[in-house]
Amino acid sequence: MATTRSVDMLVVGAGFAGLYMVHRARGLGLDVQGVEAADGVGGTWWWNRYPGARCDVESLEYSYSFDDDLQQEWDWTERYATQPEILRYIEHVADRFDLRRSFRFGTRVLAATWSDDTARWTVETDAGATYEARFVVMATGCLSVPIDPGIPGLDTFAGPLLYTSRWPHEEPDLTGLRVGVVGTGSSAVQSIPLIAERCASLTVFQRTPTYAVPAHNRPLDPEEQATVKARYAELRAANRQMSIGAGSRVPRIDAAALEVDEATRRERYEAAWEWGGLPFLGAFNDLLLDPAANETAAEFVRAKIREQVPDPEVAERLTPRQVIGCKRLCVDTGYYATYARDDVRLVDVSATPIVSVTPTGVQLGGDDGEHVDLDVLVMATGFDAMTGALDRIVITGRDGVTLRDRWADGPKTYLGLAVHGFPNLFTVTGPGSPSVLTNMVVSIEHHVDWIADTVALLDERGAATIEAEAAAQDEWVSYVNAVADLTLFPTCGSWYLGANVPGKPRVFMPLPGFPLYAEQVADVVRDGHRGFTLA
Ligand code: FAD
Ligand code: N01
Repeated sequence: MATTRSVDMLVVGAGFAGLYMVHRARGLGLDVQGVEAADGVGGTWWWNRYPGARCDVESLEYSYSFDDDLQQEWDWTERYATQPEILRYIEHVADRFDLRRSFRFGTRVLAATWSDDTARWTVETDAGATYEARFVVMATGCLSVPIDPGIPGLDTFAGPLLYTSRWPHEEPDLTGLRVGVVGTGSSAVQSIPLIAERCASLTVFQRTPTYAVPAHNRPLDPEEQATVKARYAELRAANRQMSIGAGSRVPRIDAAALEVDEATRRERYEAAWEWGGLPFLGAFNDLLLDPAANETAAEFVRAKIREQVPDPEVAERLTPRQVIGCKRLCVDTGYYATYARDDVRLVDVSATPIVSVTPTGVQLGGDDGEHVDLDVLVMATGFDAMTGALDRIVITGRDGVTLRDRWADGPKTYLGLAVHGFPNLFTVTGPGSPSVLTNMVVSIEHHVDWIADTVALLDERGAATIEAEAAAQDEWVSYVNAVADLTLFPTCGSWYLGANVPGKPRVFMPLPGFPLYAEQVADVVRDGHRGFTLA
């Protein structure tokens, strides 16, 4: 039955962002309602259950910092926790702060419409329930909408068609089956080694080779965990001073790659390789700024790939040529080693493209037009990142203008938090903020705290609405573009640029550098919310 409920704040999403937002809103005494399409909490970690799924920011750092008791009482078992463990952690947080009762699960928000007359949003869902809300917070996730890979015939495949991003809750039995995986991004790099172990044969369809550095995952030493916990506040503060909001414990030198001699450079890369994971790109301070510096790191990793893959032809096919770090760096546990198996085959679909999927497999183009027979097809093909979830909700602001239209040429926000013409609507880790270039829990807590503090301030001042000003937004968008242009990020067709979605405008969406950004946001606040109109 259709119902309408009036609330102070409507939060869309029950991942790290939505849960913390509900917690903060409750603390302000607001009547807050959450809506989540999934049947439970966890967001990313509820949906992405593929074998091998785990975080690539160390768990001691990829976790909430807002409550000291919470961070003291939770014990991580591995350096990089698996998806089930991260989901257990998020469920623990939901229970501990009694957050589930504020959510309606299994419900998708379809539309949100602003009324100037009532200064409220009307939010419609697919369950018939409608909400009238003073504030709407889009905690809808940067990587929550899988792309449709657009391969002809995909829906005719007769066997199981699995998406890493929508992996079934009941683990599929791959024993004795011929499996194909499309894609070689992070989800593929994590899942391929485990899928290969479980099935009869595996064919990987690779369009662009990826760079992967070793994770060196291991059980967490209780002493290390205790040491971190004894000084957790210091670690969190130090991480907020890191460009990516993580990794302050990593030994580093602040030098440019080409400033040092070759032996020192090599030594430094070896040390970063031994440490493992994403900090590799911080081995020198100019790797994402100077193409020649970047090439030294890329060449180091290419050599490592050749060392790990015994067949030189396969190694060559696996060797990326683009700028390292331009697409998100992958973190490897057994990925390259998997290609030494006799039952694993790598098909380069940039040379012989996938023409179609048939009921029994994948039809390749090229001279021999081979048909690869498969029982199971896995799509590790990625997401309509950063704007995908917002784009799928019809968000109508002042004067009947939709966000979709407003963003037709690319997303435009002020600080990644608000959009001109859409009062009292906030985007957590929105485009134009560091978001996906950081440890996302750091960015999420930063945004949620800002939103909560801003709402409290409006009430203190007796203001009904807050809206980003057009000029401030334009200036911010130009600034974000200018920063991106100083880096090597725009040099390849990444999802950061929207290049993986046909027809999506090519705009570099995140803003590199958390500490400066946080300082800029604080400065806006100190300046009386410069660039916002409070009415
Ligand atoms: P999400 O967790 O994506 O949650 C958003 C929720 O909103 C989803 O549950 C979705 O169902 C819901 N939603 C969206 N639209 C609607 C709608 N219209 N109606 C109702 N509900 C809606 N980041 C890191 O920093 N470190 C990592 O190690 C890391 N690992 C990752 C591994 C994987 C496999 C993936 C896919 C991403 C990873 N990320 C990582 C990024 C990750 O998305 C974030 O770290 C974080 O989990 C995002 O939390 P969130 O709450 O902002 O969004
Ligand atoms: O997606 P991706 P993902 N035919 O977009 C290929 C986070 N994450 O899910 O590069 C053939 O990176 C595509 O090829 P190409 C992390 O932020 C983190 O793996 O476009 N191939 C690419 O190889 C990550 O960056 C972890 O040429 C097609 C792959 O599919 C983000 O989520 C784990 C194709 C997609 O790679 C997304 O990662 C998982 C087609 N039609 C995710 N369409 C951690 O490790 C696409 N591809 C923490």
